Amino acid sequence: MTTLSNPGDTDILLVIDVQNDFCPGGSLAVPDGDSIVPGINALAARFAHVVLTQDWHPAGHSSFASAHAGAAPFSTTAMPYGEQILWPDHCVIGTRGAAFHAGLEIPHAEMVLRKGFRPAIDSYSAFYENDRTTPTGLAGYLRERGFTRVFGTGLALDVCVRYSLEDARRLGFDAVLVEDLARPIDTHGSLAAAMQAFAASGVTLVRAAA
Ligand code: VGL
Ligand code: ZN
Repeated sequence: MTTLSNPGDTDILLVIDVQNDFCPGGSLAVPDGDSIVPGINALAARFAHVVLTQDWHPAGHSSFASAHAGAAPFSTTAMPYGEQILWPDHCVIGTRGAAFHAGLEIPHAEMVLRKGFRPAIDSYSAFYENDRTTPTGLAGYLRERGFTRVFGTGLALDVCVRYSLEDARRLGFDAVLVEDLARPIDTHGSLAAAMQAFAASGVTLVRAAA
């Protein structure tokens, strides 16, 4: 297994959705989600360039099971843009659950990208909403800044980290999963699917710790 060597000027670290609701005690807690926070801080200190993403939903968002009569959390429904997993209410704009984990310390992060703010569409990827065509603007930002390689960390490995890295590849960036600094939800076989998707799309894997 490869250990991450020193990042360069055209590398950027993406820290995906390290928010209270995805950590133990949160409404969509990822098992062990908070355990990666110290490692992400340490890794971020080695990168000159870091972008944070923040899942950021209006109350009553269409990805919430509570917005669909009779639907249970983690069931699926057909949306105009395809199948959508219905989640417990999470990361509602302005709530404590939507705030970054208090232990996250990356003062030099250059941008915070919010996603999932359109009521009718979910957004897993940092690059596209779940219709896979509505852009967030991140690709343009990265290109204009001259970044060519994206390293992915955070939550959840098999949802937002997965789609962000797959889309990075689709858009022509090199993409690397820092596998010891991401944790999965693992619902509907999503962890196995994510690992297959990484291999199929050319996302490579490294470890931050030796
Ligand atoms: C996420 C489910 C719903 C994530 C966001 O950050 O991985 N997962 N919204
Ligand atoms: Zn969400």
